[in-house]
Amino acid sequence: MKTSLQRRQDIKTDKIAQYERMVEIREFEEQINALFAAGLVRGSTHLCQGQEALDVGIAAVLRPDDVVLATYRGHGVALALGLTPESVLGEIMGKTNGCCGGVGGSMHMCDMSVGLLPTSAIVGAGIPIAAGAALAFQVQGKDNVGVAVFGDGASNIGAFHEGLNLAAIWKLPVIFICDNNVYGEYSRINTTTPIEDLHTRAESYNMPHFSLDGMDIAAVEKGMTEAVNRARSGGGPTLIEAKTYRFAGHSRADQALYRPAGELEQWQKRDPLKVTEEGLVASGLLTPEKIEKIKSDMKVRMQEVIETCSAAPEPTLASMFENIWTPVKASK
Ligand SMILES: Cc1ncc(C[n+]2csc(CCOP(=O)(O)OP(=O)(O)O)c2C)c(N)n1
Ligand SMILES: [Mg+2]
Repeated sequence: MKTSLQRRQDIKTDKIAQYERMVEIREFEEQINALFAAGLVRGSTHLCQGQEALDVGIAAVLRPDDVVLATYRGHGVALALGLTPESVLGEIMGKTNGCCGGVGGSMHMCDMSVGLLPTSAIVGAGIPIAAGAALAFQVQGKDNVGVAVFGDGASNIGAFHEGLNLAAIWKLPVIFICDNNVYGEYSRINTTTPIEDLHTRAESYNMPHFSLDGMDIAAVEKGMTEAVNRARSGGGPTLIEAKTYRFAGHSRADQALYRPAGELEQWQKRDPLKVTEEGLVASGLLTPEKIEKIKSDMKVRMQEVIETCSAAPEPTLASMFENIWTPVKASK
């Protein structure tokens, strides 16, 4: 089986491998949904269907020694960065083959071999941490970058404004990527946020900013390349707003019945998988038959992943005391 690092290299320039990774993320999330319904995933879980182009486009541009902070909706980012489906699903199912040994769960993914710092359930928390990582790179004289991926709702959080301000004044090598998927939990953006174009918030910090089409991987790669080049060459931070859409409800408890009729269907016309397929067929890299084969092979592969993770052991009770900062001493 390929390592996270090898999987990461696969999607660097290979357009078909990038598409396959997007299909992997989609199929992975479909299966998580089914496993959750079957009671095999405990707690909650937050799906990222609709955001696959963004996740893979970000990972394709970064180096494995850059660092990425993502959120509870981070399964796609984790898979895109290279984590194996076994390591992500194992974690979600609370099994020892998971990337955190099964003690983190769906919202806490980490794999430093590809630069994934622990994902967080605290809205906006990754923003100052990415700025802090960027400060470390700057102090060390390295050209690595820090990246924070967060939602539209997070741009209303204090940590967003503090993180952007500090990054701007110190010209930190950090890229802030706001995935504007139109909803924060059960609230549509127009009921919580007085502006539509969130990237303009960077004006307050004299920071370069732009929006891009988050449903189109080519647009994501282009925007990311511009921002990453600026950061690596000492030009400081960028705020990118990726316009995208959350195809599923907020979490598995949410049917998203509050969405206006037809809105989902409108966005699904620009499903990132569909947009990518059209491009690959037009350029002669894939045929409709090959696309179907990729999708059916992925379904088979994901069933193998589910079997492996279902059979993997659960962590022992004692393992809760492993990997913690201060070891707990047994009482006398
Ligand atoms: C600091 C903090 N406040 C509130 C919450 C509860 N909460 C969890 S997800 C969420 C919505 C965030 O929306 P957005 O940033 O758009 O991300 P998305 O869920 O759409 O990916 C909220 C308010 C939280 N986890 N952390
Ligand atoms: Mg959102």
